[in-house]
Amino acid sequence: MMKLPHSLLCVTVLLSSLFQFTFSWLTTPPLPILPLPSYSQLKWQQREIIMFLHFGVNTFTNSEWGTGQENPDIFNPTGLNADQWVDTAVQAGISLMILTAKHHDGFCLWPSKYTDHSVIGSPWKDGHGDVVQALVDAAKSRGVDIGLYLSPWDRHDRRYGNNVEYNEYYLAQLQELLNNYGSVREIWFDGAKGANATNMTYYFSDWFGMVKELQSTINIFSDAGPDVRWVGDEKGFAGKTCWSTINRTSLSIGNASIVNYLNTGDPKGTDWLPAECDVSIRTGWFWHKSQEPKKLSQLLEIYYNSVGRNCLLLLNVPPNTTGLLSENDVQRLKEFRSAIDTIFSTNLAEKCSTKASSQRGGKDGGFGPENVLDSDHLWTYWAPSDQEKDYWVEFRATDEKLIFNVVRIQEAIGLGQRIKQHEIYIDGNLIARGTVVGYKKLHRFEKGVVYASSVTIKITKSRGVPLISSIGLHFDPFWHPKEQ
Ligand code: FUL
Repeated sequence: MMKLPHSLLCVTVLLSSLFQFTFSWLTTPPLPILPLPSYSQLKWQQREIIMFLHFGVNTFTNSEWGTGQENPDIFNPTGLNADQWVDTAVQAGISLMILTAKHHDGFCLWPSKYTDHSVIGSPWKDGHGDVVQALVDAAKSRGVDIGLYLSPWDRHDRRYGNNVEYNEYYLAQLQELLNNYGSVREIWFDGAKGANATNMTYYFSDWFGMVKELQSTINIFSDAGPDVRWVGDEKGFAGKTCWSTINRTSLSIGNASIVNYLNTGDPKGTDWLPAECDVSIRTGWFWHKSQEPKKLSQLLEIYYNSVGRNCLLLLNVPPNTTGLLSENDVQRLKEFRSAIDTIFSTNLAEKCSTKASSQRGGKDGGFGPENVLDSDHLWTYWAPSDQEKDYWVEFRATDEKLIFNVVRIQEAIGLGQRIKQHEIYIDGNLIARGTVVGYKKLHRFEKGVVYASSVTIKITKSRGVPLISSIGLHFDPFWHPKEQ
């Protein structure tokens, strides 16, 4: 055999590896459609449920809005145990907890240097306690993140009503909270304002600027964002159509006339500003002896109407006068988590054969319908071909019929929110219609369980080609539509 000179051999090896390389190029992902979420907004969206903790002097006076005249003497949660709060959150699958560091009554749950209306003046731990620190410590050791609520409306502080003095006070407290307690993942600016607030202008731009300066990965919540918007009600329900996009220039904080806009978002919106649905596990935000937690069926209804409508659920669980989450709330939360796991841990679509109208880059492009069945709910997705206008995915049962009552659809929102309208067919018959999908859309069938050999999901209107990251066919044993 003829022996090749060394240099020629090298060239041959190089050419053949280049040749192979040329043939293993992957099909590129499609261009995004703006606006896009930020890194922190994406992380926030994946949490799905956040715990809210309303705690303060109201807990001890059995009220919802304190007057500001409360004596700090009344704050004495002798058995306060933040470990119990965080353990409860962990058991409920919750990774972020937001505490009311100061509510409208002005009482501070941490020893602020700028007021004596705080834990310093209370008998709890002889005035040496710090509820914010207690939560931070308990959360840190369990890998849970924290968020804080600092009410702009303050019914106690004498500076309230004097624009410069009060804005300085508020900013000073923001600096205390955001400099001294480690990483804070969400800050809540409540839009509520009462009668003593008419002369007061909040310097939101200064506040937001300071927040971002001190905590780069934080999400700022308010009626108008800039990172998370209010959903427009306190029932925990998003609009049936709820876009993560909206025009921030049409929003202002504390403006009742925009609640419908907040509830639905805007397909033409130029800002990515997803909605958070705040609701309490009980009737009130603060703990009251006479109140009970909502029934499991009510919590599931809230879940389908918030997380299942492309939003976050911010569920309030108020500590009681002892400083613990009440046992019946803890039990209900456990049931809630276990119900969610029961419903969604089995995906019948995984047992099916899948087919799609087309796929980007053809058979080997990497964008086939099998991507909707993997565990990545963001960055692997089914993408149809740019040339096609008909978009559908089909699941066909391989042996016995599929029995289910919930369909879950998720978009690859990292590349923008796209789907405007979709339909679900069972064995060729239309069974449900929906509008937007976003991060997660849950259809719970009004007529109950269906038996199907095939399920087809059609996207009938979208901004550009739809990109679907996950689809699930699930059975919800807790759903009894006739009894509702
Ligand atoms: C409202 C407040 O007035 C309530 O007390 C509660 O804090 C709720 C989450 O926001 O605006």
